[in-house]
Amino acid sequence: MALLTKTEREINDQPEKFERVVKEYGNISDGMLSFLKDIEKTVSEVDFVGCGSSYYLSMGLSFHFNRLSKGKIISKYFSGSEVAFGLRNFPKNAVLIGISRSGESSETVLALKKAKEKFNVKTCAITCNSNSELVNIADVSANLDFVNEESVVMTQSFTSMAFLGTLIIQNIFDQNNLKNYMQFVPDASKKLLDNAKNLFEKVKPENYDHFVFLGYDEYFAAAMEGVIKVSETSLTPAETYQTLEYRHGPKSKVSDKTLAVVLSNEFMKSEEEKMAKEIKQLGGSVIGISKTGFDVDGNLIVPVGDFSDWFLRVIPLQIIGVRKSLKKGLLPDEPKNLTKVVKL
Ligand code: F1P
Repeated sequence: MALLTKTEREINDQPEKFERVVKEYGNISDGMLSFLKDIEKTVSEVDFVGCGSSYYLSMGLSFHFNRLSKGKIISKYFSGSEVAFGLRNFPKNAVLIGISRSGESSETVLALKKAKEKFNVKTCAITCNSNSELVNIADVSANLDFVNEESVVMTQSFTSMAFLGTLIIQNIFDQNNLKNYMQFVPDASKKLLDNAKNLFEKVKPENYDHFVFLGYDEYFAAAMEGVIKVSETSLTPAETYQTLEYRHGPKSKVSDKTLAVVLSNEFMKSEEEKMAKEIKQLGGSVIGISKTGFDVDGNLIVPVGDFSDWFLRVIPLQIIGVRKSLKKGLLPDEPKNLTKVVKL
């Protein structure tokens, strides 16, 4: 049995990290929750900002915030550079939440500084490093110091910060469901991790040279994170679209070396299934991640399709990247041209 890479170990440890997030949730989140108390009366918008994986994490959290707030408070998402270098303005009483594994990415740190100084924005941080510049700048932070990745590639840091952020959003808008959600996520992640590994022994991702991840809203953000994972670990072409957008041009690239993963939601499932079948007719292979399954090459069944499992759906995409990387003889722990933190 070959020695596991750091990235593989960190992927495998995600359910255990989620259990730890649940166990320590009270201490980790109380500062931010009291800071965000009564936001419906005092806050105009709650926005998220990050770079790289943490940008797609911000995107997913923002979609989920809008879904659960039901329009009471709007949320936007930004990459660090959009805010840091003056493309974005903020209204009065806005809150900006910086997302960063390291807490040291220059653009994210600059973004919070700029928003604070220029627009008097209130700032929070969600990070895996409480001893970081981002935490120093933010008015308040929620820190996961027990998530301590050695790999450059963000895997458990992405999903653990996404879980924490989603819990905080649920805590604000849907407190009655919080307890069930806390039980659901670690258990669902264990099953999804095992089912993905079993499925990939049959539908082997390493046999494909072109990956397409399709979904809407939070699932689109998860799919974008999948593109980053596959790109940085395996240097293989990967792309993401809203599921039905794939018809409008991008499907021209489908071949028998294409593996598509459809991260389906329960609201559009029948339409998404038609798209999946169309990709098969064009010669591609398709895996569905859904609550009720598709008639395609393989399925990963998850208990919900209401977007609350959005970050869990990144886990199979992480595994695809590593399997392809190892097959190509690459080093998933040290992706080409990448450093762990981008300092300008
Ligand atoms: C952001 C990031 C990572 C990426 C690489 C470079 O880091 O873009 O997503 O994997 O490590 O930095 P952070 O702000 O979340 O620490």
